[in-house]
Amino acid sequence: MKITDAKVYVGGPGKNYVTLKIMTDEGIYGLGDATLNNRETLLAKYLQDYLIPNQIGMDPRKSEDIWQFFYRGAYFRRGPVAMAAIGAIDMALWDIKGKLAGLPVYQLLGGKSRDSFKLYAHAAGADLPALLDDVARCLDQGFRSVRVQCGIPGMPTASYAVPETTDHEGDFITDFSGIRPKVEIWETDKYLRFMPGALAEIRKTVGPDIDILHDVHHRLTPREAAAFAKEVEPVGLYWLEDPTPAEDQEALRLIRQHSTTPIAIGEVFNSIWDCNTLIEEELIDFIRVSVTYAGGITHVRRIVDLASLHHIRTGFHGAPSHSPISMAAQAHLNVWAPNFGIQEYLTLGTEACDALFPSKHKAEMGQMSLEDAPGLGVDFDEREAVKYDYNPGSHPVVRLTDGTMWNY
Ligand code: KDG
Ligand code: MG
Repeated sequence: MKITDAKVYVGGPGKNYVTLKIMTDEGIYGLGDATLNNRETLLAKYLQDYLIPNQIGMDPRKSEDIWQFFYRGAYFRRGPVAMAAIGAIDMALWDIKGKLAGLPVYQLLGGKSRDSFKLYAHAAGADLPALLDDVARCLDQGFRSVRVQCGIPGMPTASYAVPETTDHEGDFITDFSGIRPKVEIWETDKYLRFMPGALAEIRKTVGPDIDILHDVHHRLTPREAAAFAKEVEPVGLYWLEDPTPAEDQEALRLIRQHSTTPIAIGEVFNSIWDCNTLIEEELIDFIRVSVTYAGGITHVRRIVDLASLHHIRTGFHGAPSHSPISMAAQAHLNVWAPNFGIQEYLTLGTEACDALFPSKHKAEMGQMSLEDAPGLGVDFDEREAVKYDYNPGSHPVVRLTDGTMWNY
């Protein structure tokens, strides 16, 4: 069996999804997702110019050897672009493998450990009353786990992932007005004074049975994060996410020494080498890698296995950057993983997205379940794809009030 060709498509409803389709001489094709938020054209170019020409003629069933070829075979390894490209190829090869075997991918991983799995939704508000309304909306939709992000009183602009004003909705991660980013102003002191009380208020409102998650988005120093994690212990958070910049594995040690608040990190990690210390020293509680940025099913499975030895559960990244293809790849891992925790959920479900990526997988009442189709169980409609073009956008950048650049 041989790979005969591969194509890359960029575009989608409200997102620049990067979709890879690998064709074989037996007529079976596989699909992968290489979407890297706001750097999408780089992935298309990297795949088209470097990886696809190398793949032609390879046996698609050798997914391990092909993974090693693109990882070890590259002198300059890792990084989000390279790993998302390898991730897309790997997903497509598992899709092909499943279709060849006539089995859903989770069966090739070891079968189901659960029939469906828990999802968490996003709630955000420009102020606390608006956030509480948004939490109520998520609970009405059946979610029992909600990530809460709130505007900070007196902060000159919106803080991470919240609207500027109470009459706006949305996720506020990518601004599609162009490549030059909007500037957000961040003031740590105001955040630290406000957020613990806000989280306590949310707990009081929703009661003890709802999982509350909160994303600090890399904004605190290790000492500030340790103090914050300790202060919010009575809230009983499901997790505190990205308390410090993710490249500093040592930072998590200080937080751990001071607090028992569960810590989640890893959405920007690209390989096991970004989190092996965190896992082996049991400094975190949830690993947030995604199958796209962390090299596909083959590599993420290794991270999940290492984590399972150390009581660390999964909480894969599922921001709108991911297409239903990588969400499905994660779903197959989620029904299998003995150490599954929770899944972030933001993509499937809109009519336009379902038309582009037809699938019978179901997400309802805060749970997701998989249809038993061979492979990943998601298709890609090329006639729909022609409706969409690449749309340049940017994440905001963050500065302190004196102008100093800070972490987005
Ligand atoms: O592109 C950046 C987003 O993926 C990120 O801001 C989302 O932090 C995020 C989350 O937890 O979903
Ligand atoms: Mg996050």
